Amino acid sequence: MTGVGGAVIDAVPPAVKDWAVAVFGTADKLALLVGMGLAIAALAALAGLLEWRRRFAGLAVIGIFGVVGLVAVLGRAQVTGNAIALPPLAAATGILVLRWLMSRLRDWSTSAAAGERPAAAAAPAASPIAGGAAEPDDGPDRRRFLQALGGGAVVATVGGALAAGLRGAAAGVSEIRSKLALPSSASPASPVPAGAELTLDGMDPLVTPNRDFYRIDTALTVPAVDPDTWVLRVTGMVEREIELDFATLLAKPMTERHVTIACVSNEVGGDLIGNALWLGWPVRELLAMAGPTSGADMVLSRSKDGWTAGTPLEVLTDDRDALIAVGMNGEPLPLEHGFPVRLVVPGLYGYVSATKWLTELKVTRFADDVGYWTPRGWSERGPIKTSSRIDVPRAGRAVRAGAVAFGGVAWAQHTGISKVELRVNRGDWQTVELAPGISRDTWYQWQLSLPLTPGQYEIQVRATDLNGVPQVEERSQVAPDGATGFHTIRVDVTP
Ligand SMILES: Nc1nc2c(c(=O)[nH]1)N[C@H]1C(S)=C(S)[C@@H](COP(=O)(O)O)O[C@H]1N2
Ligand SMILES: [Mo]
Repeated sequence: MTGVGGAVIDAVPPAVKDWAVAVFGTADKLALLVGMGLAIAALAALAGLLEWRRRFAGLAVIGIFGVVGLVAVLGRAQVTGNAIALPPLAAATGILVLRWLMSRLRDWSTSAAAGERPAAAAAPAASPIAGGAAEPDDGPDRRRFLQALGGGAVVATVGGALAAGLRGAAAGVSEIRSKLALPSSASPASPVPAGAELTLDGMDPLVTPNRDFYRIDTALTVPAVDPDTWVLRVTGMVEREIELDFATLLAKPMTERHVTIACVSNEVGGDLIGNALWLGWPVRELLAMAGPTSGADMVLSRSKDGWTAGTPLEVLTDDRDALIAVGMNGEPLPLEHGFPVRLVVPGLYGYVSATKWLTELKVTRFADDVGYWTPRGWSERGPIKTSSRIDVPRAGRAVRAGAVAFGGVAWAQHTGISKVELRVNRGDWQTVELAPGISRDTWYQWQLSLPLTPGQYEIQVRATDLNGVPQVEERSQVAPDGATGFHTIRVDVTP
C-alpha cells in the first residue's frame, strides 16, 4: 500500500498539473466542474471502500488528493488565500467525515453481528456505545450512522447552495447585460474590404462569433460584475488618480476596431485565437487624463478577481487604439469575455494585455511590478509572433486527387502580413493567394489550389510580415513567450 501510495504521489501531480493547465485554461468550465464533482464522488467511494478494508488506507487517499489539489492550485489557478486554503481544508474535512462515518459503521456492524451471535462472544469487543446489541436492526449505532450520512448530505447541500448562489449572481448580471444598450461608435471600424473573407468550404469565419470565441482565464466561476457598482481606478505613477464609473465610460467617444487576439499558449496550428469587432474608449485618453509621471514604463491592469497583466505603457499610449472595451461583435461583452469592461490591445498576447473584468490600471515600472504569469514561467513581455495556420483540408483528412484546395489564416498583429507560402514535401515555397486583411491588427485569410496525384503529402505554411520578416522556422514550445515553427499537416490524396 505504501508503495502504491508513493507511486501515486510520484505519478499523479505532473499528470494532474498538465491536465489542469490544459483544462483550466480552455473553454468548458461547466464540464470541468461536473467532471470534478464526479471524480470527487468516485474518490470518496474509493476512499470509503479502502478504509473499510484497511484502516488509514482511505484516509491516505484523501490526504494525497489534498496534496494534488494544492499542487494544481499553486501551478495554475488564480492563487488567492482562498484557493490555497481550499484543497487542504477539503481534504481535512473529508478525513474527519470519513473517520466519523467509519467509526459509526464499524460500531454498527459489530453490534449487528453481535445480534446474530451469542451475546457473550461479541459484547466485550463492542465499544461503550454498542450497548444496543439487543435490537440489532434499529439500534442507536445504526441510527447514528444514518445521522452521520444525513450530516454528510447537509454538508453537500450547503456546498451546492453556495455554488448555486454564485450562479445566481451570474444570472443577475446576465439579466442586466441583456438590457444594456451600447453607445454607437464615434470612430467606426474601417469596413471589411471586399474579398477579405474567402468562400472556401471549411474555413473559420473572418470574424469569430462570440459563442465560438476561445476562452482563457484562471477563473473557475465567471466573476459576476455589476456595471452599476463597477469603477475603474487609475492609480500609481500619475499626476491625478482617476475613478471612472460605467455611465461615464459609456458617455465617452467610442472607437470600434477589428482586432485578432491570441493566447501565448496557442500551439502551432492551434485555435486559441479569434478575431472580433471591439467597441471601447482608447486607453490612451484615460491615461492622458491621469498624466503618467516620468519613469513609468508599465501599466499593471487588474481584474475583479485579482488577476493582473503588465503592459508596456508605450503600447497603451501610441496610436494603435488599445481599448477599454465594452462591446464585442455588436453586443456587450459576454460574461466570460470580461463583462462589463476589459482591455483589448492589438499586437500583444492576452496574458500581458487583455485583462477581463477590469477594475484598475496601475501606472508603474517593470522594475517594480509583475503581471500574474511572469513569476510562473512566462516572459515579462509578450508581443504576438508572426504565424500561420492551415485549416483546409483539416489535418489527416483524405482528399480526392486533382486540384486540391488549401486555405487558412496568417497573422502578425500590428505589423500585418505581406506574403503566405506553402510547400509540399519540403519542396520550393509557392506563394498563395492572400486575401486583404481588415487591418494590420487582424488575421488574413489565404488560399491555394494545388494539383496533386494520389499519395501522401506533407504540407507546410509560412507567413512573412509587412516588414519582410518571415515567421521563425525553428520549433519552440509555447512557454515562455509563444510557440514558433511552421504548421505542418499530412494529407492523404486518394484516386
Ligand atoms: N481577469 C482575467 N483576464 C484575463 C485572463 C485571466 O486569466 N483573468 N487571461 C488572459 C489570457 S491568458 C488571454 S489569452 C485572454 C483571453 O481572452 P478571451 O477569453 O476573451 O479569449 O484573456 C486574458 N485576460
Ligand atoms: Mo493566454
